[in-house]
Amino acid sequence: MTNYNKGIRTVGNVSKETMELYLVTDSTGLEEEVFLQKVEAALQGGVTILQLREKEKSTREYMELATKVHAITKKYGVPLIIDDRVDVALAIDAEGVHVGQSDMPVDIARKLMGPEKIVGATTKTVEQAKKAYEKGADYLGVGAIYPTTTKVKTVLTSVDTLRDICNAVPIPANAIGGLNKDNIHVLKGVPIAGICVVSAIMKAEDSGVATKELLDRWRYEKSTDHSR
Ligand code: TZP
Ligand code: MG
Repeated sequence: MTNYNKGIRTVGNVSKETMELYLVTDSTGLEEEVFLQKVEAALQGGVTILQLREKEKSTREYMELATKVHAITKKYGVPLIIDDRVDVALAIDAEGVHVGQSDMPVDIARKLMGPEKIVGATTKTVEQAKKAYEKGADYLGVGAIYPTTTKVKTVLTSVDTLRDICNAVPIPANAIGGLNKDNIHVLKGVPIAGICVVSAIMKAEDSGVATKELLDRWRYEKSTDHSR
């Protein structure tokens, strides 16, 4: 399998550096061609890991779209994570899968995906985070930090809980939920590996520009964070 970590040692199968800017896609209301253009623009703009998240598609449609997205992510050396569906991830040989608290349990996802693929998990408490790590998760998504307009069943997670989670497990944890370039400063001083966004990039007029601006701002926040 391609090593996406560029020689950096990791606890699991994904490095902190790879988690820097995590795009979760949303194709709702977009023509496929426009969606794929946005994905490519985001990759050009500097997204470091990408999750394909589809809730309405049939298995066949999910696989077909995933195959197209994978062809693009491979060009940029960026790992593709499939939301929820271990079968789709395995079928298209994606780099990983992401499971939520109501999806397949992490240990079963790990068993099916094998030791080398990336398994990510959504966690909202320290207890869930420790369990996900012990069961074989490589990274955690934590949130929602802010209310989100993206169609998702979620409750808010405080920045303090996010910090506690980061300190409780050795694997990278990312913040998600309502994040954009103008509010990520609240994450200063929290030892997250990176940020995850949907709308800040997918709903932007120019996804490439939005990605660059978000990445620049995030790097600025990190460079002025004296706890790092
Ligand atoms: N999990 C928690 S919040 C969220 C997910 C998938 C959606 C985040 O979307 P946005 O548009 O970045 O608020
Ligand atoms: Mg899910």
